[in-house]
This record gives sequence, structure tokens and C-alpha cells, in this order.
Amino acid sequence: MSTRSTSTVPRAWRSLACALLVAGSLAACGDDNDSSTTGSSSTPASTAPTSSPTPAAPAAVVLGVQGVDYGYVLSQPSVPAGPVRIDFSNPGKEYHMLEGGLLLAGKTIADVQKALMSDDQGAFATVFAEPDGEALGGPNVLAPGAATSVTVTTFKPGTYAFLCFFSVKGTQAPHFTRGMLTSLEVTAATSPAPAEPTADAEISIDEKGITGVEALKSGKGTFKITNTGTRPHSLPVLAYVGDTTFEVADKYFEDTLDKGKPESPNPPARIEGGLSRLAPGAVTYLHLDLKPGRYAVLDIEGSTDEEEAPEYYKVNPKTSKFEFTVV
Ligand SMILES: [Cu+2]
Repeated sequence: MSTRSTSTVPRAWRSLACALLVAGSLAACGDDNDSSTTGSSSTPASTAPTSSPTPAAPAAVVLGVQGVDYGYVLSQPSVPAGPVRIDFSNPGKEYHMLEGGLLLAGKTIADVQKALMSDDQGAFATVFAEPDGEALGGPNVLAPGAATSVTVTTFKPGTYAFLCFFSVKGTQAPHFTRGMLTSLEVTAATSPAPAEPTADAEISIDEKGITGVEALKSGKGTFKITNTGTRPHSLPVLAYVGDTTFEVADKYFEDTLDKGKPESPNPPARIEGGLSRLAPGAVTYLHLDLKPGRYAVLDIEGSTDEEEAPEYYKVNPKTSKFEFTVV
């Protein structure tokens, strides 16, 4: 069976929205039959001229995005394809996310709005290039006051739409209904394109786990993250408060972000960005500057053992979750 979800919200994005990043929370997010994932779109490689001397690479492109209650403030309306550093910050009082993807040619934010409000299960497929949620490798969700920085390498020319699926506190209304829906124009890559960032360490993620993750202990630096697996992977950063445990934090996020219970003035943990879904074979750079404290990163897409975790793909605590202390 390859029935689609009854929700009009793309499955993969819904899992971020209703959830979190943690095993227990995912139970409520429904199943994820990836039976329709066949064949990836292939972009023809551009043939670069080889004879002319290469001019120096231009400076890195930086896109600032503030997620406010409720809307996005972008530092610029467009960026060129090629590496783009996204500095995502949350000066608001609620959790925010920056999920989205490339629209089909000619589609606009108005079309996205229409699709979001539609009961038609196929509505997203008429608007988004990847209707089940694009694995852009952008920033993960942010607690109030948090910020995160990633350099994505996967932008293609076209119009992107970004939106936030969290609900307005105390209501069922998603943030995108209150203004957290925006577009970004991605223009053709400059020639030459900016160089990719210089990495202090390399981390790879696949279905078996995370390799090289110990490098994050430093809490600072640029980490090149490669998805060497066959399905999307993510690496959100969880900041523990006090001497809390993962289980306590997991339960808390399940209750608040997932089930909509009131947040505590003294939460046991905060989600401070990190990497959102990254496509197989793709690369993103995570720029970290963590304050001293205890942290965890975890890949919610880590296991493909659906028999063992029929509720959803479950975090493999041995290989897909890493807890560390920054001193
Ligand atoms: Cu939001």
C-alpha cells in the first residue's frame, strides 16, 4: 500500500512539527511508509569551462533569518545558488522552525497558502517540487532566544517557500496561519561561486549511526556533515538544563511541542537548532559556538528497523544519539 497521509501537511515536515527530534515524541507523529520514495530527481551537471583562469572565489553569502512571533524577517529577498550560510535566530517567545522547499516553476506563496488550507491530499504535489518535504539540510528548530548557523549547499535556482508548523500557544492554529510563511528567491549561481566553508572536523551520518560526532565536544567550530546513507538524516542540538536526563527532556518535548501542553518556565532542555533533514549524498556545514553546558545531538531518522519500532523510525541510542559536555 502506498496511501498518502490524510494530512495536507507533508509527512516529513509534519514529523518535525508535531515533534521533535526525540524518540518518544515521534510515536504520535504517525507512520512513515517510505514506499513511494523511488528514484531521485537528477540535476544535470553543468559543464564548467576549463580553459579560462579561475578568478578568486567571492565572499560567503550569508542569509539572516529571524523567526519572530509570528513571521520571518529575512536579511535579503534572494540569494544565489551555491553555498549559503543561514543564520537563523529566534527572538520570539515560542519555538520556531524554518522548514520548506523549492516550489514548482511559476508557483507562488499564494499557491502554498491555498495548498495548506486545502483538504486535497495531493495539493502539495501541485505546488512543491518535493511534496513530501525537501531535505534541504537547513537549520533545525529553535527555542526562544536561541540561534543556529548552517551553510547549505543544496539550493537550486527558483522560488523557495519557508514556513513554521508549530501551533500558537494554547491554540490549534499553526504559525504559518499567523504569518510564518515566506518566500526566498534563489538566483543562478555566481561564477565563480563562493567557496564552501573550511571545516574543522567532518561528521557523516547514515542509517547505522553518526561517525566523527565526538568532534562536537569542543562546542565551537565548523563541522562538515555528509549524509552517506540512503535516506534523509538530521542532527538537532538539544541543550540540557541542569542535571536533567534525555528521558526527562524527551517526555517534556513530547508533552509541550507535540501534545500542546503548557510549557514550563523552567524547561529541562531546549532545542537550539542544529541540522534539519539532509538529503542522501548531500553536505551541510554546521557552525557551532556553544556555551558551556550539557548537550545531546540525535538523528531521528537513524533507524530503518520498522519492525522493532513500528510507531516510527526510532532513535538508536547507541549510534544515533551523542551526549556531550562543553566546558
Ligand atoms: Cu513558529
